[in-house]
Amino acid sequence: MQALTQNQGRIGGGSLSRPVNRGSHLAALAPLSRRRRGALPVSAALDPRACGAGKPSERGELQATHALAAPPSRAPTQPAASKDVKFAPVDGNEATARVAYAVSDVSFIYPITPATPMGEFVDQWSAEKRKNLYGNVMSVTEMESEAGVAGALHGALAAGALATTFTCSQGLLLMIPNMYKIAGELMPCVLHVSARALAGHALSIFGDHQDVMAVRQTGWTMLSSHSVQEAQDLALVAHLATLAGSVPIVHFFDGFRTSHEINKIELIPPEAIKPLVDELAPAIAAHHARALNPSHPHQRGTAQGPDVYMQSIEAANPFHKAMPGIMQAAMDKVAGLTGRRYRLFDYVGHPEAEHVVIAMGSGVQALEAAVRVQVAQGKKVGVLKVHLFRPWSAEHLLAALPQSVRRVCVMDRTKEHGSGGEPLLIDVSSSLQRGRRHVDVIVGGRYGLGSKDFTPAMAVAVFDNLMHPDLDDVKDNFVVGIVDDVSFASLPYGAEPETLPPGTKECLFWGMGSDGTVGANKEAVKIIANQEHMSAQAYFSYDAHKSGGVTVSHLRFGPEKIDAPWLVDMAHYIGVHQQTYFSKFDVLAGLRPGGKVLINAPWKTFEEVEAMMPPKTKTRVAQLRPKLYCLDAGAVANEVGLGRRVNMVMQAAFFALSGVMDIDKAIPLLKDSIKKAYGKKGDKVVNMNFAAVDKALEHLVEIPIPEGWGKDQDRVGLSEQAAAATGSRTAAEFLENVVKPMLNMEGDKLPVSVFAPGGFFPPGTTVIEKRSIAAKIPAWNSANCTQCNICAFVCPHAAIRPALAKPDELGNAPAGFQTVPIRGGGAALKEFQYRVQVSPMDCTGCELCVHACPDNALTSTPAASMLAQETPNWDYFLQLPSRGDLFDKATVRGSQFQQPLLEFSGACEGCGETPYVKLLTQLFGTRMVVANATGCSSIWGGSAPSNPWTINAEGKGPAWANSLFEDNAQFGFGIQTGLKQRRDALGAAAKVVLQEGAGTPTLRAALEEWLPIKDNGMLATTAAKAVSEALVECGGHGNGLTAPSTASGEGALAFLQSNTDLLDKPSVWIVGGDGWAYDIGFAGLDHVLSTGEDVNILVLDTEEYSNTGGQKSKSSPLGSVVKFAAGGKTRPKKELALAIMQCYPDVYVASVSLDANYNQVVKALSEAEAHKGPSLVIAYSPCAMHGIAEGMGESAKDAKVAVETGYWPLFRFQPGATESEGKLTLDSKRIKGELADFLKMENRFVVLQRKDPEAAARLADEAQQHITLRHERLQRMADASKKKPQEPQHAAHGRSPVRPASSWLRVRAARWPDLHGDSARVGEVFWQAFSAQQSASSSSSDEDAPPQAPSFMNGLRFPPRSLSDWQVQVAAALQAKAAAAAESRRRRLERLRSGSTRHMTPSERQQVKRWRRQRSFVVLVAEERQSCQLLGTAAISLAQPEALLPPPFPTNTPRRAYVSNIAVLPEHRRQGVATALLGQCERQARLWRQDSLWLHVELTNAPALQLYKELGYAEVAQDPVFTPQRRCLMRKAVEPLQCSGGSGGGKGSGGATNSGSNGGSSGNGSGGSSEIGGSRDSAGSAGAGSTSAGVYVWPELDAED
Ligand SMILES: Cc1ncc(C[n+]2csc(CCOP(=O)(O)OP(=O)(O)O)c2C)c(N)n1
Ligand code: SF4
Ligand code: SF4
Repeated sequence: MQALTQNQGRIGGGSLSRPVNRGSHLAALAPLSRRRRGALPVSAALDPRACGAGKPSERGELQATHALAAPPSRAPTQPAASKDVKFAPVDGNEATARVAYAVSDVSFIYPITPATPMGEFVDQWSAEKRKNLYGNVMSVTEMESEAGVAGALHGALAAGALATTFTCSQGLLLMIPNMYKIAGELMPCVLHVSARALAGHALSIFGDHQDVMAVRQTGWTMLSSHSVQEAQDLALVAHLATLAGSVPIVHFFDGFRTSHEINKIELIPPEAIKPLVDELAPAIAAHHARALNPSHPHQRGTAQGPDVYMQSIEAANPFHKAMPGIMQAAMDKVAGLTGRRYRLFDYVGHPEAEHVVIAMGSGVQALEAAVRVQVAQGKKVGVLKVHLFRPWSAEHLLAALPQSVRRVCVMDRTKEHGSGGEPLLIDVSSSLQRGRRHVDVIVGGRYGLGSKDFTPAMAVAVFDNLMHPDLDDVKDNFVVGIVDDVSFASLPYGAEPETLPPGTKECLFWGMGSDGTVGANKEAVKIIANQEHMSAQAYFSYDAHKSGGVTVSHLRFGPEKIDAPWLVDMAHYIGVHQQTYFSKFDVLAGLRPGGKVLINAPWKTFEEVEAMMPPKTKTRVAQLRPKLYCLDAGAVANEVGLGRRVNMVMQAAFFALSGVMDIDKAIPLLKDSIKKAYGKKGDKVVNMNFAAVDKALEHLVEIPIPEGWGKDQDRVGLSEQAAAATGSRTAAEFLENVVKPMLNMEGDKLPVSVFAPGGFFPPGTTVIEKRSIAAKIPAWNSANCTQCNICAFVCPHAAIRPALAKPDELGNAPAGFQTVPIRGGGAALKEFQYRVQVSPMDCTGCELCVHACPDNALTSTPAASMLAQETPNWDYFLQLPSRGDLFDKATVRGSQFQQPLLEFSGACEGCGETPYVKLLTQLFGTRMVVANATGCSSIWGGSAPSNPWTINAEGKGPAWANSLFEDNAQFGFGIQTGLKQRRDALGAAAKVVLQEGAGTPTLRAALEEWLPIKDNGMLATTAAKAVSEALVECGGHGNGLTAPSTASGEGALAFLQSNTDLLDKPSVWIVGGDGWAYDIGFAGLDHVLSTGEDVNILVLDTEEYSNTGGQKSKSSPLGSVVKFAAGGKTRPKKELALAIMQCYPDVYVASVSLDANYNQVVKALSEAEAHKGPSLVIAYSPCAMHGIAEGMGESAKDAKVAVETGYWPLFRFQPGATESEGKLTLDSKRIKGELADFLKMENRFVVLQRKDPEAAARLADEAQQHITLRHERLQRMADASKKKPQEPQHAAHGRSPVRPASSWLRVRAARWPDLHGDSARVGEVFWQAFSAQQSASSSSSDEDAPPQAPSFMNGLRFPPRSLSDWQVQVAAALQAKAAAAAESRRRRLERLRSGSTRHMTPSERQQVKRWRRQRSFVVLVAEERQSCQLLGTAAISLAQPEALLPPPFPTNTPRRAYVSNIAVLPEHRRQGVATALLGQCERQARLWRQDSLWLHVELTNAPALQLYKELGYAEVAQDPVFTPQRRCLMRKAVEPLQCSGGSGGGKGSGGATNSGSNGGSSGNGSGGSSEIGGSRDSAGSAGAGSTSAGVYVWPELDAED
């Protein structure tokens, strides 16, 4: 084999790489390693002049700059370095954090994957009071965002602290402004970055260099590590170099691939670093001396003009130019300590290489592996590994590049659309060009974006391309690792060469998220790696689901160091820890021939195994002839008492089978680790695990493959399982071509062409996942069920739903589709059968529904039987039509009859976030637009290809997008603004159409209706539909691009036609977690709430950053132990709701807890949506991170106790027109029990009780006080709301009714301009109605009187919480009232109609007189179809006297009942309904002895007017009360009822004279009196003077029959 050259002589031989040894005092530096080479003085690097990089003139400038330096102020405090060398398995994050902690005093942190663990480590060590090298405990503070971190970092550095931080991706981008500042001010600082992709077309938490490339211009030095070992070593180099050079350094390594790879490395003990840092005391002193300090003040951050700004920038040149030299010196220094030598550019390969690839990051190891293979084949190739990326040193690059090189390929792990080449390529190209180094060709390639695997086979392909015989055919700008069939830029690659050190064993484990497989593997790595002469490497890949997803562990063990940062694909051992995975995935894809496979399954024979093999696996078994083993780990775990936790059983079997270690040696070590892990939990737990280990081996069954089996096996396409899963619904092409392969873990094989550019994914893809992860599934017992639908309400996964079917639909139902008659709902529902249906393959088995069911109607039942029984039932259920419109969706029960448009998300079992969002979709889903902050909700809601946001049968459903974590409120605000602007243009176009008379009469009529209600979410849908249909009928009108304001009628029409998707009112929801709302996104949230814009904000408050593993947010409660608050949170939770109520009285605010109060949640969400302004709903969301003692299935119990104890208050704040008018309703009125009752239920609190009982007790006390005070405060606010005058004194004296009405009335009215056109008047009318009830209730004593306020309105909870709520209540109460009194009313009306008072009781006579005095008045507003229907019925009952509210009301207003359901009914029904309804009203008018019935027609349209004319009404005038356009009054004369024995008030006779005591004016008539006659108005204010009753005609908006 050709010997490889490492760091060829030319690198070491030049002056650049040989630092000057000046610091003789440093010679005492203790050697750490046997391999230690010559120690080099760091002090030499302190002075930029020493490195020889600066030119003489620059040295002069440097001198001037260094005049700032001062003598050291910090004396060394640590003992001499330890000489121990320790090897340990750690990951890149831990390796880095150890160094950072040792050498830094201050850190500001913020979580972002995959950098988070570095912050967690330093927080943990700080909480443990671990000392750093200076004898200090590091000060660690979590900030509200990375922008905050950077600001604080800048401040701490300015104060002279040794500060560090950790981040990546968007976090790094947020730091950019301050990065310029820190570099500009030449501060020593290290920022450790586990480099990650940026969010563009999609978010990716995985590794590449997009983030670091985005800061290469900030002036920070940039240093790249390529492995876990390097991450540690170069972290130290970075800290030394930054102090020496006073230039900040970004030290980066590949996210996940290095940050999360566990590798056995040689650790540098912190104390060994001490002497190196001590040598830098002068540099540290200089840093202190330059700090802001009043005893030697200076000013920084000035504003500079054109005269000096530029020179000031250039003044820093010597510092940056010195950095390469300083860096190399520091590398050499660390080499002296560790024996591991690094160069700015490390060359590996043939000494006379002609083909060299240049790269940076972990990918260089695959290139290096390929180089070894190819050099062994005699090829002249090599790889140049870049460590120092900034400042870019062309000299060092050229020095490191063999002179023999003819062709160069530069591999970038980033992508810059539109650039002339990726950054590394450009730097290398310009270096070669400017260094006059001739090569034949330089090409660039990309690899590894978003952690796409980069393997030696791909690296070989890169070299093959470079070595192409024809120079012209060397591909440039290529990609490797994918199939690019769009730009045809990809390189093909072949089979993996054998590159691992001899004796290395590779293993793969297929587990389910949270089943313990990953944890067990980490433990196994520790056990093995801790053996002498054994190395280990572990890497874990996860799918998108929060839990219950697939995890694949890639483990390697061997006698030599393993540097192989790519996935295992030639495994000696594969463990399949979930039986279903064997049938579902191509689990043997990574097996080497003859490898061993262990399946967690009860199978004992090959036939049983074969029966479960998908075709692909059969092929692999036939080809690879593995050794198969089965182990019923579930049974063993059960037997020893470990329940579902099978990891220990499987781990023991792994040791037995894999041969990685001698089993006799492994088992005691495994048991030792069990003792360590579970010792604290007691002997019982330890013994159970011991038993699991012992029994595992007893139950292991080898399954021999029959001789000759599988000869005819062939590869096939998709697995049968996946194909079957889609059988119940037609799979779209995208599902088939993209989603399914991704779900089958075969996404890597997909070519570019199948993806939609822009990253768009279709809705509802989770429906085909069919994960089948539940061990138990709820079975429904119809006998116990009371049909409350609470099971469906609480289910986080929409996996259980109420079914409704008509008997004739049940003919084809599967036999098990048992139903019962529906309860309640009256005639409309009486034909329906009811059932609760579970989706067994989508249920996660969380048991929330089982525990929530108040009637014990659900039982957790083993999955196997339920899958068989319920799968056909579920499929059948899906075919039944949705019947949501038969129910009021704004109720708990009714909401669950609506199709959930969020289903089968990848959230954890029992997640507390999803039920809220699912409910939102049931209330508003068909018109929802969601801006979702990054967090759990964006992961369970938007991890491709799993899209749980789905559509209804009409194809409508929520449109969902995630912008970023930090900007979600602004993003949602932008959506709202954009939609509003576009819809306003639509409104303008509609007006042009109307003005110009364009389109058809039907269109114009529809537009007339749509225009005033277009911004009312409840009303607009039906009107929009009518417009849309009418537009279609108008035919084509151009492209619709003409601006409507200037367009002709035709142009406007075309514009409307092009934008029909905007006719319905969108409901914009801004959704995110508490980390977003309380911390990083708070500024945006605050701003958006201040704008008054009609957006709805839902905060899913898990009280921590759940998505990144449970770090502290400002919502985290006092005393909770969360990450970044390892010692328990010492500050109380931020009271976001109270703060917002205080700041913005026009914001609707609610605090809700779904599990604690179902109704309140529905109410709050409905109110929030109805509120025409900003709203904020903060939702308590139990989370797996809370460590609920009884498990997530019992989270509802915790939530209830949380509310009862006052831990989580329930309230709703309805804004008023002014600050003082807001009304707070405290829904959790009383505190029951003590906070301690709640705290003991969750591990996040219990941990502290165990760890530090004193602190726990103190914090619990504080928390209790805080809660009590908060409750009192809320109570006071609620009481004050009640005391607020509900209305001003009634205007009885002709004063204008325009005066402060109750806040609700004013606000509601103010927010209805489009609905009513004349909101002030509507407000007055409501006000009148309300005050009328009040005054009437205080005066009435007649027990036989018509039901008046307050008795009548009490039932209605007036003033209403929301309009729709109120309408439904009004209607329901009216109906109930009417039904209850039907019989007596019928009799009484009979008597009344008879015209004779003879049959009347005295009280009836009185009553009739009273009615005569009263002007009856009811306002009913129909906002949606369902309430229209109710109101239609109710309106008829309004014609019944006792349903009418008493007077007074504006004196010139005719008595009127408001009715609906007439005007825009289908043609054939209008006549009939109108005749019936108005007939009732006419009878009533006659009864009241009116001479005419007035029709107040709202939203007049021609057909309706025509109809009324046909029914005898004549258009009289504009309405005297409601004067806006399109409203008119019509009148029809009616014959007043003649009573026997009286002369009666006939037509023209005017008001009746009063035969009783109630004298009064008779309006415009003089005659007519009868026994039942009476004055028309006791106030004598008949005003218009007509003896008339009025009917208000509100058009039904839905034209459906
Ligand atoms: C600028 C930026 N910093 C950090 C992150 C990493 N990150 C993503 S989600 C998240 C936490 C979300 O917590 P929260 O808002 O409470 O939502 P939850 O996950 O609890 O639902 C963090 C820190 C990010 N995506 N962007
Ligand atoms: S067990 Fe959980 S996932 Fe399954 S139906 Fe019940 S609530 Fe839904
Ligand atoms: S919020 Fe909690 S329970 Fe829900 S998905 Fe996130 S981590 Fe899991």
